[in-house]
Amino acid sequence: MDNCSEKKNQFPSEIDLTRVIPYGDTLNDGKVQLSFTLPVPGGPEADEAAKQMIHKMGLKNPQIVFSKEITIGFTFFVAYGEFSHAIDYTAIRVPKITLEKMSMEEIDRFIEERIKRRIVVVGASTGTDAHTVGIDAIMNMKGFAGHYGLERYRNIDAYNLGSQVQNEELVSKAIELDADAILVSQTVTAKNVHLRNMTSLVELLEAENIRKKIILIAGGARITHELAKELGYDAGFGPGTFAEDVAAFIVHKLESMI
Ligand code: B12
Repeated sequence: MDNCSEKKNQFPSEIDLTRVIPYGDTLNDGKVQLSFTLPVPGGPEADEAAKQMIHKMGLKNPQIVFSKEITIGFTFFVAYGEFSHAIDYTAIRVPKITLEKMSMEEIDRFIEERIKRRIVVVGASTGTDAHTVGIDAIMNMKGFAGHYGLERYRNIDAYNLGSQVQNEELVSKAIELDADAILVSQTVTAKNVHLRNMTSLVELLEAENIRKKIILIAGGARITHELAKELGYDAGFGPGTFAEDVAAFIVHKLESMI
């Protein structure tokens, strides 16, 4: 079955997937809800400014259902509008990782039988990013939501360097440990700080001539596989990732590199 028929089979038949518009109360009403803040004092002029802004976004019938001056000179709005353009859902193709789920035990066995040596993984939350919870969820022994982290795997040597680790330090640790994979966590994406940081790591690995021999993986709440691939990574993982998703990717990729 192709991707398009697969998608069609999962939806009620009355929905035309080639012309999808937002659903509010009834099918095809196009209703959307927005919230935003304008740097103006609260009042009727503020509401009118918000309505005009919604018009300029291409939405019809703007309605302000909530507005409040949250601090002097800044007003927060909740609004509705109607979206009239349609999207062809069947034409959408998003790069994604399509590996079968594997358990920790299966991954450890895969390493024993097919890689035939222990594997080394180094990870960190890099740059100025102080968030450790994401990388800990993947690497720490206790893991996350009942899924053990990489430190628990019998055949993986996992080194979690923590947060605010500079790319240079991460690269030199990876060289020192002869790492098979580098895991990078990026949580702060404000002003695209993550893009610069992630790109500079790729450049450093290339300068050291080790990019091709290392599996490079990024993760974080706003990281997608598509973005990671664009930036020169092997894979990207977002919310809801467990250690076994990452480990399964690493062992399959490693096997293909042997
Ligand atoms: C806890 C928290 C903090 C704690 C962090 C404590 C710690 N030790 O980590 C503290 C208080 C220190 C903190 C600080 C800041 N925070 Co904060 N923080 C959060 C909060 C509430 C939760 C994040 C979290 O722990 N999620 C739980 C983990 C498990 O989820 P996760 O990170 O997505 O990880 C999963 C996946 O993404 C993936 N994953 C993550 N990393 C990796 C890596 C790899 C390799 C792989 C495979 C997978 C993977 O797997 C994980 C498990 O499924 C969020 C808001 C929110 N509700 O999300 C804000 C938030 C992330 N923080 C934010 C901000 C702005 C900051 C500060 C800049 C605030 C400030 N002005 O000082 C500072 C950061 C300063 C800095 N230099 O980095 C913003 C980020 C906005 C943005 N996108 O840029 C958020 C979204 C809050 C907000 N709405 O504004 N923060």
